[in-house]
Amino acid sequence: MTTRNFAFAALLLLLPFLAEAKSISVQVKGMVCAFCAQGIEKKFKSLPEITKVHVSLETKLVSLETQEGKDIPDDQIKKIITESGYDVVKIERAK
Ligand SMILES: [Cu+2]
Repeated sequence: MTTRNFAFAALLLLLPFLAEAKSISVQVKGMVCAFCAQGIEKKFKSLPEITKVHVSLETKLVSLETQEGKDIPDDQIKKIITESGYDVVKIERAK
């Protein structure tokens, strides 16, 4: 198999994964009330690549789901949360 064929075969194998929706879980510090939760939820919901947003005040987690084949970079998530006045503790992505 040539290198090019190999690269092509590898790409074909990867495609289903690339097209999947991403589940991202963001741990946020500083959210204390329903108003905090709503503000964050609204910002993420305004992004076309995000299909689902769920904010839990109990666990302090913002759960995001992207459109199939779309992603949102960690930097953008951090920017949105920081600009809203909260801190990102960690970002986890489901495999
Ligand atoms: Cu609040």
